[in-house]
Amino acid sequence: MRLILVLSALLGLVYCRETFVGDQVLEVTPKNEDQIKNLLELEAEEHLELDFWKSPTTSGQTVHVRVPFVSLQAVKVFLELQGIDYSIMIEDVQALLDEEKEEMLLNQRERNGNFNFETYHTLDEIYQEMDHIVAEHPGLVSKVNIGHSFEKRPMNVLKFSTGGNKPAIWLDAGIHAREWVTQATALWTANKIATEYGKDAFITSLLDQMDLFLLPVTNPDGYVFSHTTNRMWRKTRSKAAGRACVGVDPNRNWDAGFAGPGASNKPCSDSYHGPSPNSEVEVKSIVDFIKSHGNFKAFITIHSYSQLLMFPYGYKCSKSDTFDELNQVAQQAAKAVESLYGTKYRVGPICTVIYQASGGSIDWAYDYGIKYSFAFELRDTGRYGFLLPAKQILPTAQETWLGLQSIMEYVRDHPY
Ligand code: BPX
Ligand code: ZN
Repeated sequence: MRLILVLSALLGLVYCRETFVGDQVLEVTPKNEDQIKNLLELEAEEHLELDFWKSPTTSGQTVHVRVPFVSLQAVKVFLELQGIDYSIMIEDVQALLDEEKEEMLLNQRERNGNFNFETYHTLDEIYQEMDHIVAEHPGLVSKVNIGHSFEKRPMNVLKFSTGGNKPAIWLDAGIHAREWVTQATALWTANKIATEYGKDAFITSLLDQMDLFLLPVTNPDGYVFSHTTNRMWRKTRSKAAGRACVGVDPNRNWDAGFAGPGASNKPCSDSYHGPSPNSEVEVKSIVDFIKSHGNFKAFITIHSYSQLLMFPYGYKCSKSDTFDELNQVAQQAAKAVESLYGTKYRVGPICTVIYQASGGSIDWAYDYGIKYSFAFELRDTGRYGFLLPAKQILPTAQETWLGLQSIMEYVRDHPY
């Protein structure tokens, strides 16, 4: 057993691939102010290289943290000494990654000529399938290139339109590389809309009144890196002279309370806001596109995990002017999600529901004037976290569609 651990770790090193052999994800539940303070201090210990999947907050919600094998002993001793309750959420991270890889190898090949939406795919496969959807539905779907990533990969948006320039809805997924169920859900959604226009009453009526723009892979460089090298990669892959680490958190890089609370000024942090608003070309490309289009009525972004449906604000904790309306729309959408498989979502402003987070995309969209701005956090609540088994892609996409439909129906019927 020990030998296998060592060998697979060595193999990873030879291929310059990060391994997570023996890493665990712990669920930590602080009981009081003191313990919350201890966890915040633990988060600041950079040498432990902890990866907080769910960060400690001053309100003391449960914390999920991936602990590298070499830090496990130290962290567990620390928690036990402080009397902080924890349990093991994922026993061996690498074991899950190995299963995921195996599943992909088995299933990524086309089944009877059809793309398999129920497994995870590489960027190339996703881009091919997007082209295929466009080719099959030329009168409805087109590919719009809105720019290129830092490493020069195209940023491709699928435009669903029955003609003319109608008021539009923006939908993006995968701004954080490792949130794989989001890119998969976006692609399933694209296929659903393309194949059911003219059959499904809601899709037909929506596209008769509005255009829909869908960006399934907002952070293509990060997504590729999460396949080739480090499954836990979150940020972009931008490099800057004199900067110690690669990448910026693209959901802290928007011009909305930029560099405020809930973003890090440390380049090696997973929530590093970057040198300036829109410094990330992926963010800038979307901002320029939205501005030049000029007629977006809704902006919806899809993240994972935690099962949340959120609306502004994240950079501040005061209520927005439209709190009541957005709350009502989101509550209704969460009910729609739950109706299919009983998946429960929590609803509210970003700051109340998770934590204060500045420089996020929906805050920018909202302050720019796009009133209906929402962020989904898809399944699950922590059993697998970012490593959601491929078996759950389809049910996740199906239930999410009901939530999206509920929001889009409201937007369609409330022009402004
Ligand atoms: C989502 C939208 C706007 C502001 C914050 C969020 C939460 C999101 C983030 O920190 O950017 C959480 C996540 O999707 O990245 C998941 N996570 O880190 O566990
Ligand atoms: Zn995210």
